[in-house]
Amino acid sequence: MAYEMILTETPVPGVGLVRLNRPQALNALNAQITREIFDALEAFDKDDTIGAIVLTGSDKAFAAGADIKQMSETNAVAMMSDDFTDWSRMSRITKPIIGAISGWALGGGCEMAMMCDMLVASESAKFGQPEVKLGIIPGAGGTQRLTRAVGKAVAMEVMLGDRNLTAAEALAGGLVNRVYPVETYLQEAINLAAKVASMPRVAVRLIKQAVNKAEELGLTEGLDFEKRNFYLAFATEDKTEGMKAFVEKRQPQWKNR
Ligand code: CO8
Repeated sequence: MAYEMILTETPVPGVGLVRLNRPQALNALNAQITREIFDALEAFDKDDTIGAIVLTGSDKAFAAGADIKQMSETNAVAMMSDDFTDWSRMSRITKPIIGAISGWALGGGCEMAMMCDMLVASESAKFGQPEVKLGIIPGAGGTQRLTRAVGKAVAMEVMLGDRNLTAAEALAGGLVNRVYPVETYLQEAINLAAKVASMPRVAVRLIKQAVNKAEELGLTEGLDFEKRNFYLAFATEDKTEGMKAFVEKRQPQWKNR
């Protein structure tokens, strides 16, 4: 597929990389780049050779938010019928997405980062939700996901008090998995994705589904959901192979089915 605002590649076998590439606007998310990102994620999701996806921007900016120039010309009714506001396409990606975040991750950029399954940040990463300064509020999960990640008090300060979280603060608050120097964060994210991609993919998919349910369901319903996926895993050839390989003291050969 031909893209204008993103780049895609397979840096190592099993890993798909999606890179936001709109440097003149610090990767601000307009309708086109957002559509291209979701198209590329879906293409890697359907690709049987890919086991995990890395989503990144530039060293200077993952994304400085939704495109303010585009939003300044729109209105509520247009937004409601515009698929720019429907980010559920990203929620439906079944393979793990590892965000490699450097520089600005503001507004919609922070929200898109938080929709990833794991985050690897550079030391220069800055996470913020400055929408209030534009007279609006976060619209792609910021009030919900940031609050769940770092707690109410810190989330309130980020959204109301014009405070960006540094990479170190994001790490301490549990928003990101790891922080590395800007020279290595992307490679580290690719390494993590490669490790995930080497795991049996049906089990990986079932785990991603169940962990995401933990953010939505009560404990009893969540445990029921987990148990169903657990039983489902016992229907896979990889379960047979994984346990046989353990007993035979050899490396498993995954079939991803
Ligand atoms: N939208 C459009 N253009 C942008 C944006 C943006 N969010 N951010 C930066 N740019 C552009 C600038 O206009 C500038 O372009 P130009 O050279 O043509 O004037 C270029 O990028 C470089 O930016 P700066 O010169 O401002 O760079 P600085 O290094 O001086 O500053 C900042 C960097 C601090 C990141 C600054 O650019 C800034 O404050 N940007 C806006 C940040 C912001 O407010 N983000 C939140 C936007 S609102 C939002 O995201 C709502 C999410 C809703 C999601 C809804 C989906 C359902």
